[in-house]
Amino acid sequence: MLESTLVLIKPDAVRRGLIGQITARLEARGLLVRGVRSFVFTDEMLRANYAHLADRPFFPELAAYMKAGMTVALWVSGVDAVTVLRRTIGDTNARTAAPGTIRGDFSTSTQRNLIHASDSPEAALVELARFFPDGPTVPEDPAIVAQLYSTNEL
Ligand code: IDP
Ligand code: MG
Repeated sequence: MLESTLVLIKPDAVRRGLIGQITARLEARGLLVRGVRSFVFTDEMLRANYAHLADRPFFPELAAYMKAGMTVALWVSGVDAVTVLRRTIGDTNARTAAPGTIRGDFSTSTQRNLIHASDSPEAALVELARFFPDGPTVPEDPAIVAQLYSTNEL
């Protein structure tokens, strides 16, 4: 079984027309997109997803930003997918995110940083269940997995 993680393409990325470019980078990396959903964040979803930031002074602006438009959620699978995604998106502050990362290439903001990815395997399980209560749309395809990894990595 591959590891799975939740990716959110945030409203700033959607409005800037980056859904395709961001998704293409994940696909090109060999990550498997096994579910896609779009929605507008509600207050309830915000409180759940950003509970760890509720007391921060920037929370009201973060909430407004996340509710301002459409978000695209992806169910993404791969070996060590949580770590791979965190390294692929780059630092929270996009100004210090390494070039080559999604934030490092497309953003220069700490808040308008385009993309979310779960920060631990435990968080990934909770967040995937929140946004994909019915699970992924398709199972892992063993033929594709065999092209992407050697047997001793699985
Ligand atoms: P992460 O998205 O890299 O996991 P978190 O600390 O979980 O970072 O913060 C969640 C989101 O809250 C960030 O992606 C960003 O949009 C926003 N945020 C985090 N820290 C700040 C800040 O200092 N100022 C403004 N917005 C912030
Ligand atoms: Mg986070």
